[in-house]
Amino acid sequence: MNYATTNQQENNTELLGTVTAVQANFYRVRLANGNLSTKESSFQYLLCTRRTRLKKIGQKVMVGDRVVIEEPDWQDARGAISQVLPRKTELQRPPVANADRILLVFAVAEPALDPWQLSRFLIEAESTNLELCLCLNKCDLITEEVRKQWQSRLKDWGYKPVLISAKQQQGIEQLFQLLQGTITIVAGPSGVGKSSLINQLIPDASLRVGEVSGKLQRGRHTTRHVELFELPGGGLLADSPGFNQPDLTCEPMQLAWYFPEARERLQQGICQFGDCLHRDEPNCVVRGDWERYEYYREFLEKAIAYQKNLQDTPDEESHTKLKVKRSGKAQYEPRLATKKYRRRSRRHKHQSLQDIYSDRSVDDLDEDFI
Ligand SMILES: Nc1nc2c(ncn2[C@@H]2O[C@H](COP(=O)(O)OP(=O)(O)O)[C@@H](O)[C@H]2O)c(=O)[nH]1
Ligand SMILES: [Mg+2]
Ligand SMILES: [Zn+2]
Repeated sequence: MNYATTNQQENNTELLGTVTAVQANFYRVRLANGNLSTKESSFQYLLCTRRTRLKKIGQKVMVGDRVVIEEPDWQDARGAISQVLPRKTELQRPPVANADRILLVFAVAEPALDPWQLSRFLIEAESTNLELCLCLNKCDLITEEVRKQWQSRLKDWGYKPVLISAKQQQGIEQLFQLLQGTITIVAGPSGVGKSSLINQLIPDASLRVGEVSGKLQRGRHTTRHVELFELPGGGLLADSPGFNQPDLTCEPMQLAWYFPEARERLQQGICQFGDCLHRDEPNCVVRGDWERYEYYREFLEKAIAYQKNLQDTPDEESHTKLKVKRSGKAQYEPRLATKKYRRRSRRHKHQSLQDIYSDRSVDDLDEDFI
């Protein structure tokens, strides 16, 4: 093969891949199987930078993005992302592009299954408009009878949960089939067995089980780190700490659509008022005796309060933050410049993505990385 033909071929075949991790200005890209020739096949991943042109046009690169890679350096497994293909879906919390579904994991015991907390997570998951799969773990801890009770109760809510035991490896195969070839975000409170489940599905993931990071529990650091793990046989899983604290930030008018019970009623009938919030309005088709109606009312008040708070917040807020002094007096102070302009420490600059991911302590990293 002469040099000219090789060039020709390289121009014709675009090198495509999927971003599986983002750290600082580096992107780890899983190469699509289809475009690997023999020369390249020893690499599954390239560590990439983003072309300046993309930065200039403000094109962000997210985990899950399908990208075109230029100038691959097969020696060092490096490359440059030159293009981001149009996204099928885009989530902000956690930041993932092209996700197909949310796998919401709860435990039936240890911790006890709390219908209210489960509903909060379900609403958050429903509001993404992604496909939703509810998975109940730790089924080894309850009797067949209690299992049936939950199944029937959740059926009335509009859900058909997959019952599993990560510990006893029950129901895993069924999940495995479902997740094949898709991008799935694993969500749920801590302690329910998400890491145990991912380890069952992906033995290479080696996630630490039973670990609860203090930071993870509390807001700030929770949304930043997302890594996609590859399922043997195809498909990607994101372990999503960012989903741990659902807020009711949705439009009050939308909320009913996130309850399958209410949704069904709205599809079958029409409320008298077009802007019905399904509280005390006459001729409302949603109000009624379904188990979670009280949750609906409670969450609605929260969603209304959230929206009102947004409207009342002065514009100034975006540049300042309310700081409560030791004396108890509250005062606005300038916010730190946005992350983009904040200087990175030297340690951060020099630590490469590979180093960072070679140990699995991603949870402990500073949010400045992303
Ligand atoms: N009995 C039982 N315990 C489980 C099961 N899955 C996980 N666990 C335990 O639950 C605890 C939390 O698990 P982990 O995977 O860290 O939960 P995560 O916080 O959701 O990632 C650990 O002690 C696990 O051993 C299960 O199916 N049955
Ligand atoms: Mg975990
Ligand atoms: Zn109504």
